[in-house]
Amino acid sequence: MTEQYSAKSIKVLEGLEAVRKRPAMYIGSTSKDGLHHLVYEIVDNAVDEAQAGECTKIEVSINKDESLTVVDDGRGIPVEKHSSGKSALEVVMTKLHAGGKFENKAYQISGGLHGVGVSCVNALSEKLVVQVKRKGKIYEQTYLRGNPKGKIKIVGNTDKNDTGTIVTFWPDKDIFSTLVFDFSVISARVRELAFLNPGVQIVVKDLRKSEVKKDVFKYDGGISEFVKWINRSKTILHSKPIYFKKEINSTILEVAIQYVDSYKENIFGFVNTINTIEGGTHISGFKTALTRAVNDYASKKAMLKNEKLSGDDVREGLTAVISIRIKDPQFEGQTKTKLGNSEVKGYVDSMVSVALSEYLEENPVVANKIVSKAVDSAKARSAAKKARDLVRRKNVIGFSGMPGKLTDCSSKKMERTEVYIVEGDSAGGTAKNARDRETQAILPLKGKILNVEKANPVKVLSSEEITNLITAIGTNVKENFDLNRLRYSKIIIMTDADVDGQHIATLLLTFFFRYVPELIENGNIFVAMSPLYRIRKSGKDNYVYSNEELEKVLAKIGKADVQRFKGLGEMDAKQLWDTTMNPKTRILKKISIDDSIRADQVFSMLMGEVVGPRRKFIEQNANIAEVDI
Ligand code: 28G
Repeated sequence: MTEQYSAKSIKVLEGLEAVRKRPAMYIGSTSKDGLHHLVYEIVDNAVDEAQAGECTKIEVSINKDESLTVVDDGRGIPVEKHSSGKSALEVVMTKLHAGGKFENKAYQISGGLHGVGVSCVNALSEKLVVQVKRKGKIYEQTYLRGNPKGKIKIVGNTDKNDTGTIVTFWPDKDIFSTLVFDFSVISARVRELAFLNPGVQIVVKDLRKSEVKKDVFKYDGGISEFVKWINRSKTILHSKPIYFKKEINSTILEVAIQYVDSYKENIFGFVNTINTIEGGTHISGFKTALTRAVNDYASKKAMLKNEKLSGDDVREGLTAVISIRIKDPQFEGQTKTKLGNSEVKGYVDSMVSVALSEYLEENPVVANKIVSKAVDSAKARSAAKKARDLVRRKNVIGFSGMPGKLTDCSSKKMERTEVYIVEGDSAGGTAKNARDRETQAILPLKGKILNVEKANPVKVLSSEEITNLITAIGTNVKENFDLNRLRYSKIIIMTDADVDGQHIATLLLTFFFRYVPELIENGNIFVAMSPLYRIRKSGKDNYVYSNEELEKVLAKIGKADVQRFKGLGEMDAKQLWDTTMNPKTRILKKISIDDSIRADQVFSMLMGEVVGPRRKFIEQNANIAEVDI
C-alpha cells in the first residue's frame, strides 16, 4: 500500500517535471502567448464549472506584483481525501490532464487551447496558492513549482452557502521570457468566453496601476449578441442575426449569422469555446452548406440567370460565429487551432443545410437581401478580377514598370532593403537626401490614399497611389499575392506625428490588412516613430517621442531649449536621418495582428461608416502606435 502510494507520487512528479522540461509542448511557447495561456487554462476550469451550471461569476485580476488571481463562485474543488489517499484538489493541481481520468467526462467539455489543465499552470509557476470555500470552511494549499509546500490547511470560516475556488499564481521567471500580463489580451479572450457562455458574468481587473482598469462581461444573448457586437460599427443588412442550434450524434452546433454592407467575410469558429483561428472541418462544413442553401433558394425563386453563385460571393459581407461542442476534438495545424475531426464536416453541413433552408423559406425579406448581395458580388468580382489582372500585367514588365515616384535603393538583396512610405513630396525630398541609398528606397505618397474599407475594390485597385504602392512592394494582392516577389524586407510608414499623419498611417495599415495581410503576419510592416520634440542643451541635441519622455528628460537636465516638430518637413536631412531613419537610432513599431477579431474591430471602427465609436476610439488612443494591431 505504502509502496503503491509512493510509486504514484513519483509518477505525478515525473508528469510535472516533463512540463517544466518542455513547456512549449504544453502551452505553445514560453513568450507572451505562453504566459497568457496560463491564464486561459485557469479561467477555462472556472468556465467548466459554469457550464456544469454551478457557477455564475468569475473574476480575473492582474495583481500589483504581476501575479494573477482567478475567483469563481462554483462548488469549490473537493478537498476530502480519496481512497487513493489524495484529495481531488491535489489531483487537479498535480496530475497532468486532471479530469480526463474521471468518469463524468462530458462535464469537462472545455479545456484550454491544448487542454492541458491547471496542473501545467502549477508546474510553470514559481508559486501557486489555491483556496477553496466549501461546507462553511476556507481551505488553502500552496505549491512551489508544482510541488505542495504542505498539507491543505483550514484558514478560516465562511457561510455554508458561500462556495468557490480562488487560484493565485506567480509565473516562473526561470521559464518565461516575459512576466508581464497584457490586460487587453486577457480582456479580449474573456469577452469571447462570456459570449460563448451566456449568462455567466466575467470580470477582468488590472490592479497594477493606481487607476484600476475593469471590464465586466455578461451576455445573455450568446453568440447572436457576439455577431451583433462584431458588427456594431458596421452597416447591417438585417437587424436580427440568423440563429440556430442543432445536434447530431452529440455534436452540438450553434450558428449566428448577420450580413453587413461591406466586401469581406468574417467567420469565427469555436470548438468547445476554443477559437479555431486556423479553421477546420466545422468551418468547411458550414461554408459548403451556406453556398448550397443560398444557391438552391436563389434558383428556386428564379433569381439567377444560369450562373451559380460562388462561395466567395455568398460570403461577401458575412459575419458568422460557429460554435460547436464535441467529445474528442482533434486539433491540428501550426498553432493547434484547426479542427481535424473528419466526421464533423458532414454533421455541420447537414445541420446548417436544413436550418438555413428553413430560415430562408420563412424569411423572404432577409433571404432576398442575401441573394441580391451575392449576385452583386458576383458581378463586382469579375470586374475586380479584371482590375487586378491589370495590376499584375504592369508588374510583369519588371524594372521599367516601377513607378516614377519611387526612388529605389541600389541593393537588390531583399533581406537588406527597406522602403519608406512618406507623406507628401516635401518630406519625400528630405528623406531622399537623408537615406542610406544602398538599402533605403523612398516612395512619397500624395496626401491620403483611398479608404479601402469604404471604397469599391475596383476603384481601390485603379487608384494611382495604390497601384504605385503595390508595384513598388512587388507582391501583388489577394489571390495574386506572392511573398517570393517581395522587394523589401521592411515596409516602413513614415508620417508626421500629428492627427493627419496618424490618419494616413491608419489608411495605409487598413490597405495592408485587407489586401496583403500576409505581410503583416510575416512581420514586414512597420511604423517609424518620428520625434515630437528636439531638446537643445549646451549645443547638444536630444530627441524625444512623447510628452511623458519630454517631462522626464527636462526633469533630469533642467532648463533647455525645446522645439516642437510640427511635421517631418521641418527637419533637415541630418535630423531626419538621426531621429527616424538611421537603423541604429530610430524607433520602429512592428505591426502585428494579435487577435483577428480585435484587429478587424479596430480597422472597421477606425475606417468604417459609423462615426460614433470611431471618434471615441481615436480620443482614447490618440497615438496609433499604442494600438496593438
Ligand atoms: C478559480 C480558478 C479556477 C473549479 C470545481 C468544482 C469541482 C471540481 C473544480 O471537481 C473533480 C471531477 C468530477 C467529482 C465537482 C465540486 C463536483 C462537486 C466539483 C476552478 C470530482 C473536480 N464539487 N471548480 N473541480 N471532480 N474551479 N476555478 O478550477 O467528479 S475546478
